Amino acid sequence: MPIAQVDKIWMDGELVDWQDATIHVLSHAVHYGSGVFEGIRAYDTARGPAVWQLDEHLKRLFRSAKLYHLEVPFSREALTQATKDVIAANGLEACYVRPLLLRGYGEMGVNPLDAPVNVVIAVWPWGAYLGEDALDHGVRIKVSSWRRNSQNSLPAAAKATGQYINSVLAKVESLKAGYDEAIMLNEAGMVTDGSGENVFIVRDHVLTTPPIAAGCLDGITRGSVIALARDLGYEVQEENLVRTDLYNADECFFTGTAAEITPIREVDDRVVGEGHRGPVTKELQGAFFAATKGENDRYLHWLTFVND
Ligand code: PPE
Repeated sequence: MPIAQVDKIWMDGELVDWQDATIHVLSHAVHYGSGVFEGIRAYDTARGPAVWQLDEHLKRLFRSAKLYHLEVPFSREALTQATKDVIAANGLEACYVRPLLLRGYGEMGVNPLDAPVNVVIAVWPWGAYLGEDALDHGVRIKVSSWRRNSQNSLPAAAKATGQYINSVLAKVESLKAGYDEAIMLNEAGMVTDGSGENVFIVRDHVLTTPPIAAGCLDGITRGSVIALARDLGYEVQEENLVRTDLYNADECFFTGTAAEITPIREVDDRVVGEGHRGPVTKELQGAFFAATKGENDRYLHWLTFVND
């Protein structure tokens, strides 16, 4: 999907023109994948643009940085303000937000510790991640032949740029085989997550999602959906799933910042449930989009209003 370009990007403490937000080809992160990043969305609300779960995302960014001994030259408060500033500077009502901490230019060799750190917050309008139809009609997915990176090779606790080359293998395999997305299993054969989404199943009105220990990302949307579902009266459990649990579910869906709540209608050519978005998925989408748009007072604390 081509990027919808806007005017400004926040880089190393200032707003720069989009085309000037560049780094050198010999930057450490380009060679060794030594960056950490976040994906966040801002939604259009009656009080102007508001960033969904900004605190949680920035906390995860700092946890990712800690794992890789990357010292962040800005505080969480400064990055909160920078996020608001870059959305306001571009006059956006709703957008995707991509904070990125990367090891920059000046040192070569695997050791990252002496390389400078660059900090970027980019924003741009980003529509439905898995296609315009996907939110209503669902996607067809494939269990990948590629295993998810294990906890003691590339820990799922961090959102590091380098680990996404694992997601790239799975994503491309699924696309070339004619599917919309992939799900990866861990080395023990348990379900982890998609190339860029967590996964849930619904069976007999109970929601199940794999535990973080299975090797999936500790998704912020996953956390929001668990809370929303419990508030709606559903039982939600974090339990290991095998691939056939996906086939035999009443409903199945992805969660993610980019993917939001996307129904899964087929897994490995097996129709899931009725083969279209199920009622629980639809109810959760309704609750999620109402909350993100600031229409439910109960969840206002999950929004950071850009104009406040
Ligand atoms: N698992 C993976 C592997 C993942 O990349 C994401 C986010 C999630 C689960 C869901 O996490 P959360 O966004 O916190 O609910 N993927 C981001 C990047 C997507 C991309 O293509 O780039 C995202 O959704 O922003």
